[in-house]
Amino acid sequence: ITQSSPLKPQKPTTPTVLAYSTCSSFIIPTIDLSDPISSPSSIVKACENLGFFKLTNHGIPSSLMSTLESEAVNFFSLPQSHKDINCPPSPFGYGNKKIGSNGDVGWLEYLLFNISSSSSFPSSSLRYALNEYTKAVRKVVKEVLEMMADGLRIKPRDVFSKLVMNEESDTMFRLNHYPPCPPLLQGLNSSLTGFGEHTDPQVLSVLRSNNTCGFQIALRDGSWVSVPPDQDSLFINVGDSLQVLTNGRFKSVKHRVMANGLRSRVSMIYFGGLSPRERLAPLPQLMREGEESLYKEFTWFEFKTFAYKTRLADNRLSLFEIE
Ligand code: GA4
Repeated sequence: ITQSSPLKPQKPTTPTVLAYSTCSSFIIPTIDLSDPISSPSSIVKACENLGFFKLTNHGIPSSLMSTLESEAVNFFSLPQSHKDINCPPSPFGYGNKKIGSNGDVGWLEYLLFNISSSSSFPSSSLRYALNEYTKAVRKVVKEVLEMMADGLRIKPRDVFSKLVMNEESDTMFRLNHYPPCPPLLQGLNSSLTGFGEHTDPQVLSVLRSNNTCGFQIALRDGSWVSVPPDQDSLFINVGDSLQVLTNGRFKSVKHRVMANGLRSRVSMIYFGGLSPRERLAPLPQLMREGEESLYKEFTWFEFKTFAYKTRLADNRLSLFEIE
C-alpha cells in the first residue's frame, strides 16, 4: 500500500467531524463483559430499549482485530480487476456498491463469507486472520447470550447460545470498506448513504469498526443517532430472529452507515443465525400466562429465503406477524 492510498491503515485519531457526518454525543448503553453481576440486567434493558449496545472488556486481543483489519485493507487495495474475480457475490464473495440482489446500492465494497460452510477466501492469510478472529467472537457471543438468559431469568443458560453455536448454525461474516466520498467534501451531496437502513435478519450481530464515524442507529421514535466509533469495543445488534424468540420483548435495531468525506471506514461483522431447520418461535420460558405468539411459525431457512427477496429497508417480519 502506498502512502497516497486512501486505504493506508489509519492511526487511531479523534474521529473526523464533518457537518454532515457528525458523531453525536448520544449515550450508548455500555456493557462490561467482565462484570457478571450487573451486566445481565443491563443487557436486557439495552435490548428492550434500543436493541443495541456497546461491549467493553470483551477479551478479544486487539492484535486479532487489527490483523484482520490489515488483511481487509490489503484486499480492498488490490486493483479493481483483481477484486472483480469474485464478483458479483452470490450472495458470498466480493461486492461493489450493489447490496443484495434487489436494487439496493451503497457507497462501499465488501466481502461476504459463509462461516458455516467453506467459502472461498481471497488469500490464506485473510482466511487465517478471519478464523482466529471468529473463534474469539464466538466465545463472546456465547457469553453475551448466556448473560441475556440470566438477565431474563430463564433456563437453561444456553437456551439462546445453543441456537447459534451448534455445527449447523448459519454464521456469516462481512468485511466492509467505505471509501472516502469526495462529493461530500465538495458539498454536492449532504447525505450519501454508505449502507442503507435495515435490520439484520439473524439472532445477533457483532460489529467492530475502525475509528471512523458514520454508523447510526434508529431510536424507537424513529430518529437517528450517530454511534461514536470505538475500535477497541464491539457493538451488538439485536436481529429479527431474537425479536421473534423473545416475542417482541427485544426489538431488532434499525441501523445504517453514512458515507464519510475524508476517511475510509473498515468494519467487520459477525452474524449469528440459526440452523436452517430450526423453528423460529418465541421461547416458551418467556411467555407469560395467557401470552400468545405475535408470529406465525417458520424456520430460519424460510425466513432467510424470504429476507433475500426483500429490499434492505423492508420490514422483513411483517409477513410473519399474526394480525
Ligand atoms: C443484512 C445483514 C447482513 O449484512 C446480510 C445482508 C444481505 C446481503 O448483503 O446480501 C441482505 C440484507 C442483510 C437483508 C435483506 C437482503 C439480504 C441484502 C438484502 C437486500 C448479509 C444478511 O444476512 O441480510
